[in-house]
Amino acid sequence: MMNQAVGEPGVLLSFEGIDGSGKSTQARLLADRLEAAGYETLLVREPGGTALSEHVRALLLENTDPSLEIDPVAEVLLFSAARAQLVAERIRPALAEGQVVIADRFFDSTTVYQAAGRELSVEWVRALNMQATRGLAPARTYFIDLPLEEAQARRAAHAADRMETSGTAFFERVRQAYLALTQEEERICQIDGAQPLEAIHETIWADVQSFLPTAPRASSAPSP
Ligand code: Z5A
Repeated sequence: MMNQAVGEPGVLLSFEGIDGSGKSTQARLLADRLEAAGYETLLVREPGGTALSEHVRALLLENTDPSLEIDPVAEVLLFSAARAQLVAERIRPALAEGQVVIADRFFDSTTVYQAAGRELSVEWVRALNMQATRGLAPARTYFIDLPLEEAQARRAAHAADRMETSGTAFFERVRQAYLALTQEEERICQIDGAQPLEAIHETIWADVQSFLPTAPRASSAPSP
């Protein structure tokens, strides 16, 4: 049915979308509901989630020093370095323990932002993605889709980070690449991000329930 983290008892789920689409909100809602239902859950964001990956995040996003330019190839290697550390240090161990890992962005972000957005070779970026995760792919990916203008309006409240200053044409390439990737990859489930957040959450919850094994804590609970 879908890609699995081969050999791992846990399940890796990822959330994708342009910034402002609502994916972080949905990732959090799902993590909370899974915890309440008895699943051991780990929620991570990308880039970030380990000491090294947070340092790399600061370089990639919070860097406002105009003399510190980041070349597109250097950029993709930095995102990949942050992910490699996160997978090795936190995601793999959590999957080995049987946890449900929810990643707020994973390698599809690199495919669309760096290959499509920065116009790097998609074959090279995909190969790099596999190296960085040592072959780990999400079992299911929720792509929350929203037109650019609506996403921009939602995120207007906060100051733009380095990636967010990349311009409208860049973000159109990113959104179109997400739409194309969704056609290619069976594991990606596209959801209309313009719906109320509760409706989006219920769609995701119904889907997750269709393939997750019974919660360990729920199944080991004594019968009343
Ligand atoms: N990036 C990359 O280039 N390559 C990579 O490999 C990786 C990342 C991993 C990370 O930024 C940046 O790095 C990102 C991609 C790039 N850059 N860009 N541009 P980040 O981690 O700081 O943030 P983000 O992931 O891009 O987005 P975000 O700030 O977390 O926003 P979001 O997840 O898309 O949305 P949200 O925070 O859930 O919601 C935004 C607002 O909308 C908020 O006020 C919500 O309350 C509201 N909202 C949410 N859902 C709804 C609905 N359904 N209706 C109405 N309002 C809603």
